[in-house]
Amino acid sequence: MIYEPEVWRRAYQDDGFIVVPGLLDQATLSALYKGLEKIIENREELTPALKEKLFLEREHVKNNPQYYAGDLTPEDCGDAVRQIEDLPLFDAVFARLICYSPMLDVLEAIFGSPEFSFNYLIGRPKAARVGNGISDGHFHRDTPFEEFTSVNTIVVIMCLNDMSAENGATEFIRGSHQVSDEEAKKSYWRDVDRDKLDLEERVVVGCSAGTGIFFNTKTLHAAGHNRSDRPRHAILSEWVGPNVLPTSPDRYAYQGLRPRSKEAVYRKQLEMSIPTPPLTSGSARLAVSLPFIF
Ligand SMILES: O=C(O)CCC(=O)C(=O)O
Repeated sequence: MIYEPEVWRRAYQDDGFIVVPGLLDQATLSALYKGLEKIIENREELTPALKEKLFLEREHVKNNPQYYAGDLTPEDCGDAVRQIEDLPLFDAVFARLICYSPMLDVLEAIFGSPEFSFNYLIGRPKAARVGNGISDGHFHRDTPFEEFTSVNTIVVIMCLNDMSAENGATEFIRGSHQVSDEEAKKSYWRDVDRDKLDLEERVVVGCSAGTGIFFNTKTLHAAGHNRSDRPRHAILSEWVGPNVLPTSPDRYAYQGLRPRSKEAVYRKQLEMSIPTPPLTSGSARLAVSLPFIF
């Protein structure tokens, strides 16, 4: 990864998203890919509490016949996994990702402060042929789904496979984050028809495995279906700016950690929560199961 905080900051401010090639080095990319595949392949061996954190494509298709009638049935999806919540509980490789320096460098630059905090880390393994996008690939803002004291939140998509239009790439409307927080929170932004948008500003991300995509959750974005014959795995992580606090009664595992904080108490919290040298691979702990958007 090329370290260019000024370029990141400017692009984030102007466009509402940035694409950072080579965010994940080869060893990290490979360890994350193996970790995700291990969860998917050994699903039946997970503890009941961890099993509950998996959400399957067949359930999503059953819940949303309006998107798939005549195209895809729940049975077509087999055991394909759609989402894995609270990834850090499954394996130390994911817990350590909360402290991954290159990602924290970008976050610190675009938040403009070291006092940002961790919200969640989830897996989005879009299976070959039957992996599905969000809301049938419609554009949306994440802001109306979120519950925080203020709107200063960033999602990071870590691409574990190459991403292109054929496998359901993420799309953005460049500059669409430039609306008031109040406007961005309106519920009609949960699902927007393409004909209501300025598609001249549409950007379809094409990138290699290991790329990181960082976006302001006010930015209009979309994620399509994967009908290619290869998986399109990604890991998503959300972070919130200084003094942004959750207002919902639910919490994700490790939520609130501040891995770049200058305050001694947060450094101590990090060291005690995710000890170094790293936890051994395969260790898992339990936490409450939280719902996500579907
Ligand atoms: O996975 C992606 O490409 C984007 C995900 C997305 O749209 C969302 O989580 O709101």
